Amino acid sequence: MMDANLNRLREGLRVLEDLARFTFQERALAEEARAFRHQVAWSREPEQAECLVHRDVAGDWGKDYRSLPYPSLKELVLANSRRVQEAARVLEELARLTLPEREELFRKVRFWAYAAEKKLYSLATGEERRQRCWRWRLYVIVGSEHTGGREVPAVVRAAIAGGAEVIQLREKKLSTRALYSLARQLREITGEAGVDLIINDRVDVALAVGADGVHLGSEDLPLPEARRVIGDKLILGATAHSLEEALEAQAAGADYLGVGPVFPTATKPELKPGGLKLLREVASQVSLPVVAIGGITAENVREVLAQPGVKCVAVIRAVATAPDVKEAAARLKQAMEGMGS
Ligand code: 3NM
Repeated sequence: MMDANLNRLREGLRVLEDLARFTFQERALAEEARAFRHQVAWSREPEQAECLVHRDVAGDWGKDYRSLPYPSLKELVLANSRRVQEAARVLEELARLTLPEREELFRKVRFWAYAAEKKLYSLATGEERRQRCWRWRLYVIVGSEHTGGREVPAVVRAAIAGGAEVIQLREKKLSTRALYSLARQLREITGEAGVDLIINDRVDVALAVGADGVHLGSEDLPLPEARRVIGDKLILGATAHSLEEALEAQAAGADYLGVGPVFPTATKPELKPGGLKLLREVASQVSLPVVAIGGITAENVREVLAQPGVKCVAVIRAVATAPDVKEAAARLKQAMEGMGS
């Protein structure tokens, strides 16, 4: 029993250590796990030998137990945190019986694992969110100035029904209270549909409504400050109008980049289009997902997605102002088929 639980404890600690080290780059946590792993190792010769003498792998029916597959990184974190906690508890109890001088160490490991579970779980949640940006294809931006007089929630529902995987709420003129209230409605709609919700400009509103992320431009809160406020919890998107801005945003901690305008756009006529060349340049030099924006329609979307590294397009007019929003989103999505992989 001691041998099995020491193995379990060391193995669980090693998984947590490597998650902290390789996946989350959490040096302090990784080093704590490593230190505990060394302390609990049954390295002293007489004890090691005694354990090994009693080990009976062939006779242990537990070797046939299989755990369920993990649907996500979060489950991997939870399973291994609990593996450590449970093994530490068993060893603590056994130590009380036979090795009282080891009891305190196992108790410490157990309490460390409770705290590590919380930290790694929160990192895994953020990491999974950020990973979702890579799967986005159609990013629809909605705001009351561009809905052809329709209600924003209705437009969002239709865009989702047509295949949008991410919705950005972009309101420049609403009061904070009105924006909050609208964002809450969209959180409900997107949450039910399993679609990501990004709030333009407003870190506070994104956090308040539990959005998936916030999108910032050059006039908004600087990216490093925004990251400090949102921590690892939310996706941080940034606009880049040049390669320099893209590299800067990447270095400052953005999770994805909105790059454009690709084509001239009536939505932001003051901006000079960077064309497909800008997209190509940025996509080849950054390691973040690139979301092409500006003047994109079902007619030109295939040219956009023909640029290596570009998988996702963001649109306002092509969907939100169309007479039939659902049909417009579906038509765009259909035009994207087979491209951008
Ligand atoms: N930002 P449409 S272009 C909101 O390049 C926005 O920063 C841009 O709208 C940028 O799909 C743009 O109607 C407008 O062209 C996108």
